[in-house]
Amino acid sequence: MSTVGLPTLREFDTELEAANLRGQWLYDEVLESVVGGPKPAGVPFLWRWEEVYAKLLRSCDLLPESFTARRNLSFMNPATRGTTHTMNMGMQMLKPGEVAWAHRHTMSALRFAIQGGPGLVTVVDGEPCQMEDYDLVLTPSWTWHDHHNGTPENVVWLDVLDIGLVLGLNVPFYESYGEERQPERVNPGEHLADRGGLLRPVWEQVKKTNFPFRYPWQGVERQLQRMADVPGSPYDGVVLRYANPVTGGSTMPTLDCWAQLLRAGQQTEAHQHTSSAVYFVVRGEGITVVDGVELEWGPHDSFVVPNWSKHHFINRSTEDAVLFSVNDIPALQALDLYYEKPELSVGTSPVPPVPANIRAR
Ligand code: 1HN
Repeated sequence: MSTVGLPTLREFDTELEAANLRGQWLYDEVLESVVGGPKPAGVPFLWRWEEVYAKLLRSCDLLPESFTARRNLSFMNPATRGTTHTMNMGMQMLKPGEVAWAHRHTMSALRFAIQGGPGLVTVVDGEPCQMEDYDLVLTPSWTWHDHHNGTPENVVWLDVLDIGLVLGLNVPFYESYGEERQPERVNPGEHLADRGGLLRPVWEQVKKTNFPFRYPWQGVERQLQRMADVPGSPYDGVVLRYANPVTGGSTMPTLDCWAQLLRAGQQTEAHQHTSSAVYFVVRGEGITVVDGVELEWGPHDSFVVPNWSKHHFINRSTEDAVLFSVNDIPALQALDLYYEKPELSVGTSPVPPVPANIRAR
């Protein structure tokens, strides 16, 4: 066949581009580059508590007292748009008496108190949720939330939102309530949080999602100590999920929250997964090695493990370390895109056997 008079393939690519078309052959390079998996989105990075705290104090001087915006500093990964490509982690500060005004958005979010107290409250869909140190409060997708500092001190908490994911799917919605505070529920018998508890109203429909849940730290600590001597995960140590009490599954549909105990002297095995994770150090000191980068952490530091990066944890100290983390595993699992290498470690081990069933008959 004669090719005389035909355009070159390059010229044809240009011709196609002008017609808003693109030959599949142009994706060849992309496909070749992901043999063995994706390049991690973002780089391993750590934000020091002292530095973030100092910047929060400065933002107190510069962002006015009454505000519809938040005095939140987001941790920006140097190599992607958020902390990870799916999530933003940041810290927020309120001075005594301040209120962060009521609003709602389709981003699912959570608050983890760092310097709180009985007077620090996030109202979620009319239900006040106290934020004492290390308590977790959920503000699921499209729930109204405003934060009140009723303590005599500055307060600080961690915010985590699934921003990158929601923007990537192009489903952001936002609404301001238009006043400082949303109304609070008057009748305690109507609290939605109780609709997800151990005792529920028989006459009502079953509520499935978007609960204004609070997970007091005391319960997490107690459970971590009860399980401190079980082998746990070879990759993450003794690691507990903040379960949704209704489904038994992930904390929220897109985000899972974990509390993790790394025993003194413990070193975990290295692995990688398609999910990304953001970490906050509750206590202790250690190192997380991420794709060869050593993130050396101490109390209240925050760090990020980008997706598909190979990582392990080391606690060389003589004290236990406790990490709080948030990941996007549920979003990936929902799409059947959650993978781990070298093996699946989430939800795979058998539960402990019943003692009476162990004896050989
Ligand atoms: C937001 O609404 C809060 O409600 C905190 O406290 C941080 C970061 C980005 C977008 C919205 C809050 C946020 C945020």
